[in-house]
Amino acid sequence: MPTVAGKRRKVRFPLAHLKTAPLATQHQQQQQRHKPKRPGKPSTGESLSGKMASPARRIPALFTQPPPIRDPLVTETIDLQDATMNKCLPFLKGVADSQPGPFNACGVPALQRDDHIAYLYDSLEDYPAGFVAMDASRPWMVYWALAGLTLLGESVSRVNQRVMTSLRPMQNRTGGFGGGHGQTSHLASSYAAILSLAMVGTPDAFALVDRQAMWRWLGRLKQADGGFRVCEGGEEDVRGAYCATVIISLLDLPLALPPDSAAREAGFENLTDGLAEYLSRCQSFEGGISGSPGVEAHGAYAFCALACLAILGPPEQTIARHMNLPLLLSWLSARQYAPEGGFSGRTNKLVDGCYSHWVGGCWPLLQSALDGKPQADKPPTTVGSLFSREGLARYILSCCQHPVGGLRDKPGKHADSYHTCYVLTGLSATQHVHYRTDSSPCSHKNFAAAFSWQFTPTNPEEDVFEKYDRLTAFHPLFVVPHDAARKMRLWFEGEPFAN
Ligand code: FPP
Ligand code: K
Ligand code: ZN
Repeated sequence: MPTVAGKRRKVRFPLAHLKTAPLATQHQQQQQRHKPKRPGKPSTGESLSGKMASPARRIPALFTQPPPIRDPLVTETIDLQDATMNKCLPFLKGVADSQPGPFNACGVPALQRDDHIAYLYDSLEDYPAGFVAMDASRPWMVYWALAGLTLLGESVSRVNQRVMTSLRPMQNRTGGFGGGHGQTSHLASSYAAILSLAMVGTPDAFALVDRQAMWRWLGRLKQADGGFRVCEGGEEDVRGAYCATVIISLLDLPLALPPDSAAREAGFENLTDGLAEYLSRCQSFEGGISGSPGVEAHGAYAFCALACLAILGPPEQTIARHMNLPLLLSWLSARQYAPEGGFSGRTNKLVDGCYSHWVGGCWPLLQSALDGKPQADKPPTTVGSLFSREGLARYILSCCQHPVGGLRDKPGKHADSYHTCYVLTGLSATQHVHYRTDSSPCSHKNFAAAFSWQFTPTNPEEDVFEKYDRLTAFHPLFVVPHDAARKMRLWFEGEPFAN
């Protein structure tokens, strides 16, 4: 994934132009009112309780000590792992010089909400020449900023017109959106464009999409083995499967393959035929999921595959039938590290904040597959949380906040808008419980299960973050607010489709 690193520019909407105080300012005032009880820095987990005015919750040794069991074999990857752990430990203990407070009673620093908001507004402004490679990721830049701002409680309506003006020229007559002006349509940039328009959420944003051309283009990307290429003549992988399914379900496209689709020759009639079987072939010997059959499992692809299956139908059917669940559970559990608390993307690699979403986002989907058919419009009897929410929240708030705003992979790295978006998405996921219900707002059964998700906030008694650091909840499959996904789908359900 491309990253944005380099000198930050201070560009922000002047506050005087706003009718009401932005949420960030309200939040700061709130923070003054609810000043955490212990504003000082904890020195170590051990000394915390001695310093505390209120009943202390120490930082558990799990997050302040090297792991008790070590592999005696020394390799390059073990050395890198040790170096990463040593870099993270002062941040986890709250004693790193560059770490801004205040720290709460759990030894966790506050979310620097206002700085992250400023960072994301800045990310929508001009870039110096060195960022030319980002020219192929324009819809992504829009999506990461809108998603991050929305998670942080900002209304993005003031950039609505700019978003539409930016995206319109990137749509090709032959269907889909390119990564920049004059560029070939790609499923990843089309996904980012559609989700950005969902967050804009107005009829003129929805009407901007040429869904007839999009449907014909998807028909050309559909392959004889059930999967999707990411662009015409390009590679086929699970990103293609996920992005295509998100687009088909949100735009309420016809399931039938266009008459001229070559995939009809393979015996397929629908865009989704053979897709779940293709994803099943992407589960590797480790239990994780790879980009295409036969290669290394990776967390980013695991999310794409599981989210795609959960859009295709109820997870207790689609995920449970097409994946080996015990093996998947074992591989996914191995992604969370201690003492860091964050996730790695693959075996023998390092924690990285962006996997808070790619790996963190797999957990509610697997949990839903294990919980089984929802009984009613209420939280199910559940297997419960299968990862350490505390560990992930600690890693994000202690290690991933850049001191001048924006979020990052790990200490020592620059912030960028990709990591800011996905670290915050992961934080939001630790702060909410997502579950499926038996009701959906859709008027017909295609993908109805995908629109049946609900959420509740986690129990504040168990949270290691303060209540004013809770973010907006995001839909676990569409990665935009629940309302934004539902509104887009319902709008397109009401639009005639002339093919
Ligand atoms: C390895 O990078 C990363 C990958 C193989 C996959 C990257 C894909 C995504 C982040 C998202 C794709 C999803 C969509 C919806 C387009 P690395 O070797 O730098 O990182 P690692 O050491 O952590 O594996
Ligand atoms: K990485
Ligand atoms: Zn990353």
